[in-house]
Formats: sequence, structure tokens, C-alpha cells
Amino acid sequence: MQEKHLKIFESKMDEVNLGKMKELNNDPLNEFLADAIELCAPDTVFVCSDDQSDMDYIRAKALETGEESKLNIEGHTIHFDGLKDQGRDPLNTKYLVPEGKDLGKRLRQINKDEGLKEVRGFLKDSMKGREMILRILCLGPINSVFSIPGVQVTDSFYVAHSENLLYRPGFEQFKKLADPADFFRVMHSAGRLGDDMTSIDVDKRRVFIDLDDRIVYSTNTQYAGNTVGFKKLCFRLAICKADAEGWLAEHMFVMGCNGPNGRKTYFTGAFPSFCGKTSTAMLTGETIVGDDLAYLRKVDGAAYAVNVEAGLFGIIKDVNPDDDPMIHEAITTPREVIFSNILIADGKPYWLGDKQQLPEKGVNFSGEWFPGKKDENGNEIPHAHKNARYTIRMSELDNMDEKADAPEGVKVGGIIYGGRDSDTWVPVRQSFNWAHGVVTIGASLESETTAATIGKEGVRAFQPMANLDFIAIPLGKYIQNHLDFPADLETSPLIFGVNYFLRDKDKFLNNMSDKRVWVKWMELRVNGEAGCLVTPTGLIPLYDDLKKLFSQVLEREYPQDDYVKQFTTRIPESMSKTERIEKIYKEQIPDTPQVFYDLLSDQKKRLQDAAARGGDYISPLDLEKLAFEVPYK
Ligand code: SPV
Ligand code: MN
Repeated sequence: MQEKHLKIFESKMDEVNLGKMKELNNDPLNEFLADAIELCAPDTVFVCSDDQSDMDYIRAKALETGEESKLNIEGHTIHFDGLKDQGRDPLNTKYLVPEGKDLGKRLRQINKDEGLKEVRGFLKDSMKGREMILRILCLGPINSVFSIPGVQVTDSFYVAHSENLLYRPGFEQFKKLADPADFFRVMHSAGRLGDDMTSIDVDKRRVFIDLDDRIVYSTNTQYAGNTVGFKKLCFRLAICKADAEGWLAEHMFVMGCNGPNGRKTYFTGAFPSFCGKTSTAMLTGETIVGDDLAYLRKVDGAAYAVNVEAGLFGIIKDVNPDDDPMIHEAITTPREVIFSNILIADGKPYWLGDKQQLPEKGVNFSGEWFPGKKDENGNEIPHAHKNARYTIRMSELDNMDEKADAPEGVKVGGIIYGGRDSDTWVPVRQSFNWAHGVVTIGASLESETTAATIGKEGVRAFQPMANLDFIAIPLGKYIQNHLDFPADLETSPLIFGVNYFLRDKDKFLNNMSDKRVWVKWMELRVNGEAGCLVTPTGLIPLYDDLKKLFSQVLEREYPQDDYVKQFTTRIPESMSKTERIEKIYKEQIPDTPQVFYDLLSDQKKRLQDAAARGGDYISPLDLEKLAFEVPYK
């Protein structure tokens, strides 16, 4: 160890912690930690190894500091984020770019020198009087080609505790790094805290990402999406690394779907928040590999995926015995669970859509709560936040897939994209081929805003690959990487688009459970065991196949009338959508590959021809007669 590092560490660490740093014996890590200590000025530093006793210490400290409190059920704790710190903060999340570099209009960026000065200014002396925690974890399975080591310093025991549940241990693996400098770095401080242990200076909340030095700085916030370094912070670094190395880092779940005769087919799926991502990953009768982040690589001519994480930081709203029985059971029985931003009364948790009788009063993210309580703008404060969450280990779930931790990952049969779309996309369709799927489904994804975001509801927002908030490279390049991905694959995954939110005026055209049928249909398609009909925008299921699946999976009739309403090709809406997407790329994404425009222009032509022959709304029952052709191999 270099003398200068040793001196700094000796002044903040006891023998045991110093011993751990010596064991790791990694100069670039020492450099990062020494810089963090000098900048943030903690009283002491705790180095967390993979040992259970270290993880227990972190949980105990989260309770001792008051960042978490115990609930009645064994293992359950509650953490509150401040009233104004209840979600990711895209406006203050920026890439630090050196003079002369530009990531394009859709990505928020700030001059590197200027940004570093600001965020490091906020971090300066931020940990005085506190302990700094050093976490060393592994993104992706341990000892795998997918593994990426990550290192975080934080002064939040809640953040560190969440990481106990959400990530795989990385301390031991860190001793064996091929390249000692090749790891992600995160520096976080919750900043000044109020008596309730929440961040006070949220106006100075910053998440700044240095792509060149692979460091993310986060300060004056506690909400996990801004602070748990191995979640969305390192994910942005991973997208950049994947770009340089020729693989994909995606905002996707990974799940296994059981097919006939014991067959299992794996899918990955990208959906924006609040669009059914976790519920698709957790479908009854199927198995979950991961619910939020996936790495995809090519191995032996096939696409393989892993879950980056080992736990779930899930939306708790509407988790109840009817709609989400598995998660409900897991979070209402004794085991380690961290709840955030729900209501607590007499040590018992309550959340939106839990189907419980609401108590007269309690404590929530606004402090003491009672029905009718208003915020400073006169708006009623709900008893729990819409974005309230639960944090739990995947291994606590009965439906965890047997390969969830497999170092080789799972072979991907299909990729699913889905958004909140009331009037255009059919409930499920397959693209004509990979490029057509990347362009007209993934990169054309839009999702309607919900009450959960500030502003008007139901406004369509552009959400390419449900990843817009995290893409760290120019968008055109990101799309090109997707187009290039299958170049040396023997078989590429099929691409599907789903839409659980199609409506006829105000009425949803599908039940929540119908997605169980769509995934079974996709499973059959991947294995060449279901037919399809050709529409101008892709391939859709045959009525008879769906009727059979509805009966097998849901034991329900599937009236032909429902099929017609759901699977009608809506030409004017599809045309407007294509034009909208084309406009966004033309105006805002100058490095969009030409093939992107060619595929959109083909689609417009097909839509026009279809309207001329079949009218504006084409029933699936007329498709055979109209005999549209598959345009690409
Ligand atoms: C999401 O919002 O996409 C999440 C939760 O998965 S967060 O950690 O905030 O990113
Ligand atoms: Mn997410």
C-alpha cells in the first residue's frame, strides 16, 4: 500500500478495517477511497466484506441511526425518504462531459469541470461526525463473464442495508481482478439530515456521472434510485461499457416461461416504470430471474442474459392477495424486508391498494399523518406514496428461477417491449425480423404519463427501449448497437411488442391476467409452435390459438368479439405514431442510422396500402383475405 494511502486510512480505520484494505491490495481502489475520505471527511470508515457479521452490523446501524425503524413482523423495517425526495430526479441527473464532447439533445449533460466543482463542493465535509461505509459488490453473477465489480462509499446505512438485499457480494472476487482498475465507483452522501433523518438540502440534490473515470457522484438525496449505487447509477456506466465492448446493458426483466412438455423459454422485457414490468417478470406459473436490469451477451452463437441484481426494489402500490399473491405473501411474513414511504400505525404497514382498512392516523413520509392532511400547496397527502417500495432478496421468492444465479446466464428466446398505450398497439405482436423489431417496437416505444409524474396525465412520452433515463451514449449509437447485436448469432431472439393498456373509450380491453396468455403465445412462437397472421406492422396471433390458451391458462372463454376488438389494426393511429417517432429522431437525434428511417418509411407505405385495400380499421378476421405479405426475411 502506498504510504500516502496508508496514512489517510490509519487516521480513520481500526486495525480490522485496515486489514481488509490490505487484503484487497488494490491501488486504484485505495486512490478512490483516499480521495473520498479527504473530500467527505468522515470520522471513521467501515469496510464491509462479504461476511454475514459485516452485513449484520450495517443493518443494526441503520436502526441505531434512525434511518430505519423496526416493524412488528420479524425482519421488517421502515425507511422514509423526505417529502420532496420520493423518486429519481432526472433534471438533476447529468453526465459530466469534457469540453468538445456532446451526447446529443436527449441526454442531460454538464461541462465536466463545472459539474465536478459543484458536486464535489456539495460533498466537501459532508460526512463530518459520521461513519463512511465502503461497499464492494458484484454486478451480475459472481465469477462470470458478466460480472462487473462495483465499489461505493456512502454515509447512509439505509443505502448500504438495501445493498445487502439487492446485490451479490463482491469482496472476495475483488481480490482476483484481472485489471485492478476496471471497476465502477460511486461516491454518495445523504448530505445534511433533519431530525427525522431525511436529506434537508434537496434543492442541492445532484447525481453526476463521469463516464470517463467511471465515477458517479450523488448527494443530498436518499431515495434508492438516486443513491443505491449499483442500481441506476452504475447502470449508466454499464451502458457505456457495453457500448465499448459489444454487449447490451438493458432496463429489462428476465423471466422463464414454461412451455409444453417441461420446456422452458427465457424472455427479457423492457417496460417503463408503472407499465407492468415486475408483474410480467412475476407471472403466476412462471419463474423470475430478475425484474429490473439485465446484461445481454453473445456466447457460442446465442444471446444470454443475466440479472444484474439479486433482489427486488419493487413498487408496493396494489400489492395485495388478489393481484400479486406471491409478493404479498413474501412481504407480509417474517424475513428481511425494507419498506419505504408507506404508512405505519402501531408498527403495522399500510400502502395504496393493499385492500386493508385504513387506520385513523399514523406516520408516513410527511410525518404524522391523518386523513385529509394537506401539503404546502393545499393538495391532499395520500397515506402512502405512489412510488413507495419494498426491498427484498430474490431468494425469498418461491418462484425464483433455478438459473437465477447461473454464471452463464439464461439463453434468451424473446425480447418483449411494452408501454402504456391506450389506442395504437395490439396486446401482443411479433416483429417481422430483428431490425424491424428494434426500430418499430423498441426504439419507437412510447408510454403515457401517469398521475405518478408531475404534469398532465395521459401524455405520450418517448421511451426508447424503456431506457431513455439511463442511456449514457448518443441515442443513434445506442440503436445502432442494437441493430448490430445479432450479427454473429446463429439464432437471434424474436422481438415482441405488448400493450396491456389498450382501451375502448374509458374501458380497458384486457384483464390484468391476460398477459399470462400473451407470454405463452410468445413461448410457442419462439419454438415454432404457433401460427400467425400478417398485418402491416407485424405478426399477430390466430384466434384459435388464443382461444385454446385462454382456456388452458386462465380457464376462461375467449369470445371472438374480444379478439376482434383487441387485435384490430388501427391504421390512422399507427400512422400518426410512426410519423411522431420519425419526427423526434429527425429533429433530435442526428446520429440515427439511415436504416431506421428506411424501415419507418416502409412501414408507412404498408399502412397506406393497407388502408386503401382494407379501410382504416382492419379486423384480424379480414387478414387472411387481404393476404399481406411478410416484407423481410
Ligand atoms: C425505476 O423507476 O425504473 C426503478 C426504480 O426501477 S429506481 O430505483 O428509482 O430506478
Ligand atoms: Mn427500473
